[in-house]
Amino acid sequence: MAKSISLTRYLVEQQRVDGLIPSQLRLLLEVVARACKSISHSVNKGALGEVLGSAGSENVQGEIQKKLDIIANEVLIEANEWGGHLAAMASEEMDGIYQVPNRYPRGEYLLLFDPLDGSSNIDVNVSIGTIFSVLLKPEGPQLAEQDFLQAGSQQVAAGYCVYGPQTTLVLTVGHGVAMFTLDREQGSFVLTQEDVRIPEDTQEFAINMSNMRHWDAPTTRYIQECLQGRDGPRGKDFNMRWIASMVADVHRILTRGGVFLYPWDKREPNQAGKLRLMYEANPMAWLVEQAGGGATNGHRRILDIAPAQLHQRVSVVLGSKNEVERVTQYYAQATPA
Ligand code: P6P
Repeated sequence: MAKSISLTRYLVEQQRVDGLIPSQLRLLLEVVARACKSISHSVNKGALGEVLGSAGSENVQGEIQKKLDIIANEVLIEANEWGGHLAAMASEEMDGIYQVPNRYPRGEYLLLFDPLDGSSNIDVNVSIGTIFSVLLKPEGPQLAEQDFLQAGSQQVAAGYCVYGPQTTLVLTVGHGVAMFTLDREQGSFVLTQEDVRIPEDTQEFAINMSNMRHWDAPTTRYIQECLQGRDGPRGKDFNMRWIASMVADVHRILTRGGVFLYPWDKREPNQAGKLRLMYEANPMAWLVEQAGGGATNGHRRILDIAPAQLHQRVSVVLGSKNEVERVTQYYAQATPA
């Protein structure tokens, strides 16, 4: 049995041996991991912990906040504000940015997160997760929301923690993707997979089929061809999954391949899509690309999109490279030159 490598040892070796991450970034990632452990503990209480149900408030997207959304947000804020590694934070659950209070030292990093993605699954005991993204604070005297508006290609770290049958932290600092499973007996995350690779082809797609009548032509064409199976133009049968928790769907794709689509649809024609660019699509797109997959908004790499607003939404097609390229080609063919 190979000696188990803890997240701490992995990060120290990435810092010391390979010089891949500065010490302040290592500290940041360890603090985020500890916060995820605490969130996992609250999630696992379920009905025993009086953490289920609605908080009776709405987030900036007008979505009803669950009690655990608020708890997870507070855990991440409280864990990260005092360490001196961050200048500010941004969250799906907060309208504006959260600057580290003056009573604490400020660092050079910006942390963005969806504290508990997939909230609609909380009360029915289906996997949910925390998604996070790390940027460098630009030089400048005053800190402002504008400092967060950087393309996903500027991220220095990204990851998520999925709270499912296992609690697993998935992380990239730009040199591949590693997975760490929480050993509850030791209370620490243990390296369980390195150099994660997504198969370039797949026979499994993930999309909310109930929205089919609202999709545009390229997405409709792609899904209909998959549904036609081996007798259709794809010449093979496809399986479908939709957990309605991006973290869980992306974790499956990182683990066995697949393609995930949340495209623009006619229900909100003025919105680019449902998912949020800065703290959902960007971190997931980087993880998927680092594992050899693709991630576009149907037209261009998600990581190349220049954000205009902190809570900006985006269409998402990500996963097995050849499938993402096919969907993106269908959009190119449908878009007038
Ligand atoms: P729908 C969860 O609310 C989320 O933001 C993602 O995690 C998930 O992929 C998507 O929305 C599910 O959306 O419309 O299928 O409920």
